[in-house]
Amino acid sequence: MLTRIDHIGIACFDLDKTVEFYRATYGFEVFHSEVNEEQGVREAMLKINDTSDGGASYLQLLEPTREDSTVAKWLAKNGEGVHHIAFGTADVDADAADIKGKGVRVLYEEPRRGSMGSRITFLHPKDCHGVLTELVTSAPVESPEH
Ligand code: CMX
Ligand code: CO
Repeated sequence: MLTRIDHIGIACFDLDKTVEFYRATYGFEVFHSEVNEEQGVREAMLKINDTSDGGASYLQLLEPTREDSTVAKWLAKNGEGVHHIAFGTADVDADAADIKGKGVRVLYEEPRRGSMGSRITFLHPKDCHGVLTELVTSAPVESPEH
């Protein structure tokens, strides 16, 4: 079951400048940043709010790391802007299978690694009224060491 907006993915040419815009304009701080070579992005997660399912909602700012990445291709065509939305679920495998059964193309056979150790997959935008849609299951929260 999809229980939150996990994040909105925003493609940008310059991650540092875009992070600074969100900090200076809205006061949002970077919660986490990483490079995901498989996805071809350098990214910053700005946490906006906690959600009632125990997760949180973020903005995901994305800068391409290579010319052949999906985000570089999208930026060349569209310029900066909203690239995708992501729904959070406790079970990305089950939700992806369920949605695939409804005739929507799921882009990955198996979920792949996303931000902060999450597991992610994508639904084809042409099957979702023009919206590239991601499904996310967050990594389990590690219990503190005793
Ligand atoms: N939102 C809406 N439509 C999109 C889109 C997007 N982000 N990206 C592509 N499209 C549309 C294009 O406009 C195009 O439509 P037209 O044929 O009408 O022009 C069509 O989809 C095909 O686009 P394309 O430019 O030829 O791109 P590809 O088919 O090579 O790739 C997609 C599209 C969705 C398969 C690819 O972007 C993908 O695999 N995305 C998932 C991975 C990803 O986006 N990773 C980065 C984020 C990582 C993260 O969130 O952690
Ligand atoms: Co994303």
